[in-house]
Order: sequence, then C-alpha cells, then structure tokens
Amino acid sequence: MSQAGLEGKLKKVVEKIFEAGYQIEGEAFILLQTLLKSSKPEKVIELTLEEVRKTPEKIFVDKETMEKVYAKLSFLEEEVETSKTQTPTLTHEKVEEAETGKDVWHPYAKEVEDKVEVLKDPTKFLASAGDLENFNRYFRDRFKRLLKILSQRMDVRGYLTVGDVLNERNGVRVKVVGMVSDKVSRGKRIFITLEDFEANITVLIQPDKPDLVEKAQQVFLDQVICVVGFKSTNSLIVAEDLVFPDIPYHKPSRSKEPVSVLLTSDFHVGSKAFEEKLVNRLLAWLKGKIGGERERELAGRVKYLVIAGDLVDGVGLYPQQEKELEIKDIYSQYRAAAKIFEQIPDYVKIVVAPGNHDASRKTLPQPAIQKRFAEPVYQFSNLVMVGNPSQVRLHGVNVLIHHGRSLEDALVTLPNVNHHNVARAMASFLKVRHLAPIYGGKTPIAPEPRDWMVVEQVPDIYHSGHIHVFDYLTYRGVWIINSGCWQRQTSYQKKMGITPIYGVAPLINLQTLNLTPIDFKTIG
Ligand code: D5M
Ligand code: ZN
Ligand code: FE
Repeated sequence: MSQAGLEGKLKKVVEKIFEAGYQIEGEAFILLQTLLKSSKPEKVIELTLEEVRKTPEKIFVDKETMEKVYAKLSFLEEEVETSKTQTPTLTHEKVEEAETGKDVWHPYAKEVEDKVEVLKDPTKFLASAGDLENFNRYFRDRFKRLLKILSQRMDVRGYLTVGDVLNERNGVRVKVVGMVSDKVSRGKRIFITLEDFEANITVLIQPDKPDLVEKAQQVFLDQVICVVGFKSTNSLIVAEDLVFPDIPYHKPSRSKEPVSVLLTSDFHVGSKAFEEKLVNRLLAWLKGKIGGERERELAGRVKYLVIAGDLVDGVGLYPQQEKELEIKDIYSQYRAAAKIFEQIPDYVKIVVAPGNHDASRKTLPQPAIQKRFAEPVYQFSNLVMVGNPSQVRLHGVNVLIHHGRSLEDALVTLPNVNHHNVARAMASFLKVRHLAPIYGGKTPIAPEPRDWMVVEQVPDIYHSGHIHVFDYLTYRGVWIINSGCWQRQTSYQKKMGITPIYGVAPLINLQTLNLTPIDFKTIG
C-alpha cells in the first residue's frame, strides 16, 4: 500500500476510536501504525474496542489490550498463506510447557537439509591499489555494466552516444545514455550533466512537468540513465523523460519446503549499549524455550540466520569510542560473538557479512570478516562468511545482502526519505541498479576493476542493516528489508536524533514469502 493509502487508513481507524468515545495512548498509536501493514487492522480495532468497553473506567485504547487482541487473531489465522501479508507477532502469552520442558521440541528445520549457494561474493577478488588509472577503469566498468542493463529496456532502444547527440541538428528528438557527473538547481530548473567518457552534454529539466521534476530529484550523482528529449542549442537537451535501469516486475522464487530465514544485523557486540538480554531471548526462542505455540512453531522452521554486518562494535572507529565499549579489544569482541553462535542450534545455517564496524577493510566492497581477528567465530561448521555486498541462494530464494552504509548518502540526497522509512532509499538503489551510486560521499568505495555494487541479478529479497531501524516494503515483487539492530541508542545517535529499533527481526517463510516480524521484547 502507498504511504498516502496507509495514512488514509490510519486516519479512518483513529476516527473510529474517537467516534466510540475513546482516546488512544501514544504507544498504542505506534503499534497501530505497524498493524496497518497487517491484513486486518479494522478487525483488530473492533475487537480492541470491545475489550476496552469491558472496563467502564477506561478512557484510553491501550497498547496491551491491542496486542492481546492481535495475538489472538494471528493465532487464529491460517499458518501457511499464499499471499504476501505481514503478520506482526506481538503476543505476551506464555506457554508454561515450553519453559518447564513438559512437551518435546521437534524443530521441523532440523529434519531438512540446508541448501546454500553463494552466488556473488567479492572476498577473493579484491586487489585495488587506488591509483588514478584504477579509478578510470572502475568507472568504465560501472558504465559498461549499467549500460548493459539499461540497453535491455525497450524504451532505451535506439539510444545515441553523447558525441552523436552533439552532432545532431537543433530540434531533433534524441535518446542518449550517460553517467550523471553533475546536478544543480537554478531557480526551479534542474540541470544534469551527462557523460560517457568521450563527451558531455547538459540536460535541462523544466519546472512545468512535475513528474519529470520528481524523477530528476531521484537522480543520484554517478548513476547511469537514459535521457529522452529535444536537442537544443549550446550542447543542451531539453528533457522529456528520464529512464532509469530499474528492475522489471519480478516473480520471486520460492522454496519447496516451509523453512524460514531470520534476517538481522547490527549486533554491536562489545558496545555498552549491546542488548544482551534481548539477544538471549532470541537464542531462547530459536531453541524453542520461549514463546506461545505459534511462535515456537515459527522458531522450529528457522533454517537460516542472515546477519548483514556490524556483528561487533569494533575499536577506534570514532573519537572516544572506548568510553562506550564494554569489551575494549576486537579479539574479545569476536570471542563474545562466538559465544552467541555457540547457542544457535547447529542445524541453522548462519550467513554473516561484514559492516563498517567489523574487522574488514572499510572501503566497499568489503571482503568477509578477517579470520585472524575472528578466529573463534570461524570454528562453527554451520557458518558461511561472505563479503559486503554478496548474494546467496537459500533454499532456492535469492537474497542480496548489503550492510547499507551508502544509505546514509541516499538519505541526505532523496526528498521525503528519512531513517524511519529507509526501505524507500533501498528501493531507489534497485531503480538505479546500484548499491552505492554516489561516489565521494560518506561511503568509501575502492576502485576495483569490477564494480561489485551493480545489482546484476534481481534478488527475491534485498536485505540491509546499518540504519538501525526496522522497515520493509515490497517493490516490484522484491522484499526490501532493513532489519533493525541489537544496540540501544548511542550518544552519537542521540545527538543525530536517530531512534534505533532494536530487538525485532523479520522472519520470512521461504515457501510462502510471508514476512512475520518477531518482537523479542514482547515474546513471552
Ligand atoms: O550506524 C548506526 C546508525 O548511526 C545508522 O543509523 C547510521 C548512523 N551513523 C553512524 N555513523 C554516522 C555518521 N558518521 N554520520 C551519520 N550517521 C551515522 P553504525 O554503522 O552502527 O555506527
Ligand atoms: Zn551498525
Ligand atoms: Fe553500520
């Protein structure tokens, strides 16, 4: 559903609450926003009001009642659905048998063999020296790969080079492909400079076409686009349309077996703000020790755990970091991380990519976490270490993993996008088919001979972290997920006004592709 659609729906359900003579608590309002993404928000509100009415002195709709109602409803829902609905798990209900071990734990995933294929991993191919020659080669490779994707589009057929267009007569309609080397606004007009290593040309976007202006606002520096427009004087094209490589409508692959993947990232082991208690709940859930019947059933299907970087907090990443560290050396941090992995059932395959806090080089693409710093982590046979970015196939489902540092650059560039709706910035990366389009921002990129950040294969799931929020959407059939964190707000984030969402992780059933957020703060 669109943002406008969601807002409309929110307004409606809130009105319903007011009409019934109640007010809504702040926390309940936040929960309501999450529930709107679920299948039956109206039903939840109706039953919540029924519940609240039972206590005559109540004047507020509260979070606890809404959660209870929701938990009851989700329990009644069919377990395996074929449609892509999201069903947050927010139950407080406890199953005593599980805790006392009265009933036996038979996880389905234990009986199923794992199927992991690493499709793309830069780890063994990185060698950049960073000289000028390499930069040139890197950008040519980026251009070549994106041009290949772009030129497969029907609407780009018959495109010209920049040099060809410069030789065209005035007034002729042209299609030209190039890399965006500059973008400026003058008054209400936007000017884009387009380059293709031989020549460059200026593109004018007039303010009288709002759709076109909106597209131009989405254009990142250093991305490759096709411009359709009319040749004008002074090496100028007046744009009629801008065509992005984009992804086609995608029919995702599914697993034959009902196994699941839990997507998560940003543990920051070693930080004083590391949420050890919640991680312990995650481990207990994976082992079938906590949760109601439904949550335990879900836990038993977990065959894969994907960690998209920042496993540890690292050392020396910013001034005075040691003041915020509980564990002050990187070896001990990975030793503590290994203690977590030790408790994960060994039939669960763990895929780990590095983030900017891990022991790997800081420039993208990053090779897998270095073994010499993380020896204790490497001992587990159920562990698959990959680079950043990488792409893996889990039980037939193609998962693109990218820590997501470049999202910071996208957040300052894109209009109407912020930390809390960061999945939209991820969608814009799919539209440009590149995971770090802006060169020279906050994201250091190494000039490798190959541009590993180009999204060549359309994934079924695109998973990032780094932003420390939990946000998701589907774009053209692809699940786009930023998977939250396990670290409370740091002083830096407080200064920046970033409120992290920790202790929640999305579970995806690889057979149905249904997404269920598991909230470890409330699971009983
Ligand atoms: O990033 C955790 C969060 O903090 C994420 O939302 C980005 C933000 N962050 C981190 N470093 C910076 C800088 N230098 N500028 C702006 N925002 C930042 P993490 O990688 O876990 O530290
Ligand atoms: Zn992080
Ligand atoms: Fe990070």
